Formats: sequence, C-alpha cells, structure tokens
Amino acid sequence: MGSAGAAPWRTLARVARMSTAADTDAARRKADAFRNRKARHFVDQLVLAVQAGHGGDGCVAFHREKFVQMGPAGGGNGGAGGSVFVRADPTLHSLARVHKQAVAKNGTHGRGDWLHGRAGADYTIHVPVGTTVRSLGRTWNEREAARADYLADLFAPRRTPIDVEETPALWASRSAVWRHFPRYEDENYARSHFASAEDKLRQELGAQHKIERARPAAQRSAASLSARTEEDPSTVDTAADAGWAIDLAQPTPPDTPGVLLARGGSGGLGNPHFVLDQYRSPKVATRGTPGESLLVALEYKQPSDVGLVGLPNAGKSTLLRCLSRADAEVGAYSFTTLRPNLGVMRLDERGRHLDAPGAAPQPEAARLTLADLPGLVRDAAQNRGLGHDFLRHIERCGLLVCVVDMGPTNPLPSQDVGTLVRELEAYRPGLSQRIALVVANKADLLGGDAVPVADARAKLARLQADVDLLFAPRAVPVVPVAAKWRQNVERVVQTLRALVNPPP
Ligand SMILES: Nc1nc2c(ncn2[C@@H]2O[C@H](COP(=O)(O)OP(=O)(O)OP(=O)(O)O)[C@@H](O)[C@H]2O)c(=O)[nH]1
Ligand SMILES: [Mg+2]
Repeated sequence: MGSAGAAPWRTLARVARMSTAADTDAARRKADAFRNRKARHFVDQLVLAVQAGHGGDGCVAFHREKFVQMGPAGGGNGGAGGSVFVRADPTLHSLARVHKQAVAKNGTHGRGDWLHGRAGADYTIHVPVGTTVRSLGRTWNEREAARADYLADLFAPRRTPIDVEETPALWASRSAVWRHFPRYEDENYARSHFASAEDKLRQELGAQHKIERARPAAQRSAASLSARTEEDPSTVDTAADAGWAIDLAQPTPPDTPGVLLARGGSGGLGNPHFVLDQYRSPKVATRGTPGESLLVALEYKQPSDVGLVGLPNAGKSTLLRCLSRADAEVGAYSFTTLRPNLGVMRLDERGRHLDAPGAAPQPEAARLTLADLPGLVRDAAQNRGLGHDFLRHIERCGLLVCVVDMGPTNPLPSQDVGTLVRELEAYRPGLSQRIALVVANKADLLGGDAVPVADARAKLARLQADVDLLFAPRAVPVVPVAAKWRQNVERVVQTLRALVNPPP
C-alpha cells in the first residue's frame, strides 16, 4: 500500500519541503511574476496540489522540580495541523494569483510539563466567484505512505512479528508512528507494556475514523470524499473524476471559513496517555497524524455579456479584434482559438464605439465584455472537437452572437446556424434562446467578379429568411460584415448596445 504510492508523494514531499524553507518567498514571488506575465489576459484553469498540515508529535517527558526528581509523565500532546479551505471572493477576476501549491502549516510538537503544541495555521485559497473546484483525487503524502504499512498491520487480524532484520520496512514504518524517550526505542518495543500502548493507539485511531464517518457530507473534506489517485501531479489527467466537485457561484459569506478541501492531521498523544497502573513511567508517545492531501482542478468561467460562437474559421477572433482592443490570435485554419479570448467593447455616453479607428478620445460611459469562444463542430455536445471545453464557457455569457462565414466556399450559411442551435440545445436545452444576433462575416468575398451583387443580396435574404424560420416567433437580426476590413462593424456595435441596454 505504502510503497505503491512512492512516486506521487515524493513530488508532494518536495513541495512541502519547499514551502518550509525561508527562501521560498522569493522563489514564489518570481514564479508568480512569471505566470502573471505569461497569463496576460487571464488564467482560467489551474491544477493545484493541496496539502493540509500534519499534526505535531506528542512528547515523552517527565515532570521535574526541586525535591521532585522522579515526577509523573508530563509530555504534552501535539498541536493539530492546519486545514486548507477555498473561498469565492467577489473582488477577484482571474486565477492568476492562486499559488499552485496550497500548503497549510503543521501543528507544533508537544513539550514537557503538559504543554500541548500549537495548532498550525489554516491556508485559504482565494478564487473568483464562478470558479468550479474539482477533485482529481486524493494523493499519498510522504507521511501517510511512511505509516501505511504499520497501520495496516496494526488493524490486521493476525499481526506480523516486527524485526529490524527480517521486516525492515515494517520496522521503519512503526518508527514513523511512535516517538520514544532518548535511547529507549528497542527497550520500549520489547516491553509487554507496548502492547497496551498499541491498544490505546488502535482505540484512538478507531475513534477518529468513526468521527470522520459520522460527519454529514457537508462537513467532510473534499479529500476524504475523493477517490485515491496514484498519479504524479505533473502527469495527472485533468479530466479525471474523483467524485467530488463544487461550483462556487456565490461569494463565500464572510463569517465562514470556506469550503474544506483537506483537513489537517490531529496531534500525537503525549506519554501521560500511556500510563498504566502497573507501569507509571511510559517512555513512548505517538507522532501526529498526517494532513490530507489531494489534487484539485480549478476552472474559472468568466462571466461575460456577449459570447461569439460559430464554426471554426468563421472569423470570431477577427470580429473580437474589431470590437475591442483584445489581440486575439487569427489564423486561416480551424481551431486557432483554443481557450476563450476576452475583450471589452467601450462606448462613450452617446453610444459611439471608442475603439473604432479614428474615434475621438472620449470618456468611457459604458462597456460590454465580449468572449471569443473556440470553434464548435457538429457533435460537440458529444464532446467532439473541443466539445465540452467550448460549451461550458457559453453558459456564462448573457447573450450569444452567431458568427457565420458568408464566403463563396460556404453555399448555405444557415446550415451553420442550424448546427450551432442543435449543439447548444443538445448540451443544455434552452441555451440557444440566448442567440440574439447573427453576424454574416466575410461579406467582402461576395459581390465581386466571382459572385454578382444580385446573388450576394439573394444569399443574405435567404439567410435572414432561414434564421427567421429557425427562431420564430423571436426576431433575430442578421448583420452582414467584413470583420477583416472593419466594414459594417459599427452596426454590430449598435445592435449589441441596443440588445444589452434596450433604449427606453
Ligand atoms: N476575406 C475575409 N476574411 C476574413 C474575414 N474575417 C476573418 N477572415 C479570415 O478568416 C480566417 C479565420 O479567422 P479567425 O478570426 O481566426 O476565425 P475564428 O472563427 O476565430 O477561427 P477559430 O478560432 O479557428 O475557430 C482568417 O484567415 C481571417 O483573416 C473577413 O471579413 N473577410
Ligand atoms: Mg479564433
């Protein structure tokens, strides 16, 4: 069990070691600056390793004071490890500032004179409202792996005799669970008293397990509700489903700590717990239990006013570039856009577009956020093409604009609109109701020598007639544009403005 998880916890151990070193802060700042620079627009997906704090160890000590040379056992318990929470914060709009490692502090060890250890501080991950948190699986951390063999043996119906030569792994695993008074390790194991100490530990762990099981699901941690994964964080499948996910659609109330991802370990027991009538000076204590660890995927769906949808290569990114200052990548091939590009369309108080070429500089009075979404193909609802990757972003757009290719290579653009409607409905019934405008792009390719003007007009009229039929009784306007040349883009701006803020 323990050895099987060797690879994953080794990486996590490195993470945990890094987080305790003093020079981590500088390294973290550097990594953050790098990521912020790379994620110029925004980071909307992130996989992070979550590690709750380990419990501090119990202490083996005996009380001493003047005239009391052989006082009673007085080792304190270890402090509990900190837990990891996630909170939805309405002031954030990107995952760019989320650390890839969320490591809570360990509890401190117990000390002599019955001094218990201090609890480790919790760690809170702050994410924007609208983030989905999904578990990719509970991972093995170094401590859990080290203890696993011995604990499995402790609860086994028939125990293995533990010998340093014959069962060295089990011996090492046992040492990861117990602490001893200096130089008493061998003697402790040999004593008959140790068997009752093990009974005590079994009871304690059993009780902890029972408490965890009795908790209502809402109070249990994401880690304890997730399936185990043996994956290395660097190779983990980000689509893995470990059975736990939450959509943080509302801001977390200020008086609650947030959603519990991983619970900190509990502190170890000091030696007074192992006092027996027949044996008053136990020289053992237990180490703290490990904090839970897991991998989570965060996904932020940016809410935007308008989403541009269409088949690949229809010119959505080109249109976004006309409507806003976003420098979305444009390419003459399908699937240029792999994740949403965001842009802001700015208007002055008379409703004129501020980012049009040659527009007079005016104070901004209104803005619309636009999202250029990756191209969609037939059967996207069955997860073909970019499938769900594309569709899930649409849910957060208030309005949808269909961009279709009017060029001579596409004889029936209304078929494209039909495909889009079908896929949206297959993914979520009612989603196509958000389509409020059809942009007939690449209109510059019509009306030249190849396609006479009369044919171009007929093609546009046919598209409008088909769209009317498709969305009846709702009226959805069709606007012909040539986004590449910024022709007629102003009409798209004004139509969108009227759709989002209808004139009184
Ligand atoms: N002639 C002409 N070409 C255009 C027009 N708009 C876009 N294009 C070209 O169409 C190609 C695709 O444009 P993109 O904006 O990348 O298309 P997209 O819909 O974002 O494509 P994906 O991201 O792959 O889904 C590019 O080569 C553009 O130059 C237009 O109005 N007229
Ligand atoms: Mg694109």
